Amino acid sequence: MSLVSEISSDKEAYDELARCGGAPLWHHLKSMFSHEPHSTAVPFCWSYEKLRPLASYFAEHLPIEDAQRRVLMLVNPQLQDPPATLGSLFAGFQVLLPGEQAPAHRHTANAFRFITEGHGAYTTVDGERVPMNTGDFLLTAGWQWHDHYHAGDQPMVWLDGLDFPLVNMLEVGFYEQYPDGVQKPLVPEGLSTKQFIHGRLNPLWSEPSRVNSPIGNYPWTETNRALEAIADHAEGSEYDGTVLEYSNPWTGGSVLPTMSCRIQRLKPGFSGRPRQQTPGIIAHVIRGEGTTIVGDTTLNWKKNDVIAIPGWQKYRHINDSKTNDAVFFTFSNEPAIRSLGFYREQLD
Ligand code: 1HN
Repeated sequence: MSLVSEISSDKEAYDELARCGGAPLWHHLKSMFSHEPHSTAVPFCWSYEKLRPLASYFAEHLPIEDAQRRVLMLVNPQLQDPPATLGSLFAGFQVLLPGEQAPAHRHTANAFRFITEGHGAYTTVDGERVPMNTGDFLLTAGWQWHDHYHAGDQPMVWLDGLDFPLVNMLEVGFYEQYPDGVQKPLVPEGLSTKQFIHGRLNPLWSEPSRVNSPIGNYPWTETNRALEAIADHAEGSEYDGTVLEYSNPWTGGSVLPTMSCRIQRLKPGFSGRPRQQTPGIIAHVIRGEGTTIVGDTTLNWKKNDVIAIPGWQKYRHINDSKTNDAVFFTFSNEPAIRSLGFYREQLD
């Protein structure tokens, strides 16, 4: 009673509340709790044709020793600082020249690579040399040591995907530089890929990893064989065409706890129905050309471009060609969203 009487106006009350470290929820309720998600990120298409000459420029002018990782970040126009491609996801193009060595390090963030161009490089992941060739999909799960070396004779370019925006949002990021720069091989080259034959025969003497797939490389030869085997038969979805998920052989689920990585084929003339879902999606065009309409934005894409579809925006894919299919490599934060119980979708 006596305490209340010392405050003589609303203004004084609000000022005093702020001085005490408080704030009135009733001023923020509408903005903090919108009816449905409104992603800060915007739909966007990054043109490979425009970025590739810049990759060449920096490959020529920026020594790998100065860069550590020569990565052109794909920054969403609305997510500049800190930079991200979508709210919880990062994508970038990395370029490595013949003979170059990117030193070993490790970080909490999970990473993967989809090889856009080139042959003959390898990444060493916790002592296993994993070869990198066009179309291959490689995993570097969180806290694994990794360095890259290019033993071939043409530049390599690959798409890096990481969940570091999520790691930083959760404030759980650790990072370490490897003491000797380069790891020594500890096991035969490509062992993890050979050992699992993609989940049909699992080695029971090894420790099952239920969090990350243990496979270092999902080679393009096998991905393409899977795509071709079903190309003329699979009905696919009316929304997304034919979608195959890279899987963890121990669980059958996503390769990483935070990200789902997939190959998606839109048959010639495919015109998808619109849908929306809470996870955001990043797609790298492997072949073909077409259009993705996201909300009011039309993204025209062609080979090697990257597009970003923010969560809960209505989208649909169209393959404009009547004769050629279109294939995407895609990744999303769907496993993180599902495991927290936040997955929703709306199919039109
Ligand atoms: C990283 O460590 C790599 O190891 C690539 O190749 C891209 C982007 C942000 C932070 C760390 C790599 C990265 C990265």
